[in-house]
Amino acid sequence: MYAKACCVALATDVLIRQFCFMPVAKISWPHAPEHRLCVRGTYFVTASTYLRKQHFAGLARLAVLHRGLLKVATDFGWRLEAWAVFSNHYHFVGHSPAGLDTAENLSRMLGLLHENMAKWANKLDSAPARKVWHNYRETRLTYERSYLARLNYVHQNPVKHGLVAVANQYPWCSARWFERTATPAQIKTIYHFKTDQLMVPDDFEPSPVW
Ligand code: NI
Repeated sequence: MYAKACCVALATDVLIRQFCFMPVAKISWPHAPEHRLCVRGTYFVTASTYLRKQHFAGLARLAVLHRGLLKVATDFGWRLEAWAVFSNHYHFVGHSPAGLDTAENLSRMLGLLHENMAKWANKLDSAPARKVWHNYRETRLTYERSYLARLNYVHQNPVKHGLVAVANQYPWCSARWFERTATPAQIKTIYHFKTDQLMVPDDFEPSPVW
């Protein structure tokens, strides 16, 4: 079955080349996460800047990165359900394009976002050759509880990082939008999901300037 014959993608950097092997092949490169995007579905994605540097601190830069993420997602057919954007990393939960059998355009989507954002930030800082982005990691969410817990995790991420007391006070995440568009029952369900058991690498310490 195609969905079980997973392909392996090798990542060398933000601009990622993907190679599919069938049947399963497993090759790991140091410091480069494997990307398994052969299956259409719902993914939890985290991306960080190189060396966790605060390239997107401050309102103007966060606004551009936030807008850029939502725009590429729309352009590539990804439907984001939760997102949180910070000075040195971002997370989102998104559904891969409904019309495609795989989620493999995620690499092109984030490659384009990172390339454009890096050029922009480097121009502002007069640092043309600077490496801005590190890489991204994705997890396919196959269990409803895992999916719902990560939705809450992402909505609440600005609180976890100590930037606000209540998530909807942070403009560069989805909490405010979610509270406006979801039903009270949906909000209650999602916000009550415990997230403390989730194993999410997220010790990024983003800038308090937002
Ligand atoms: Ni985070």
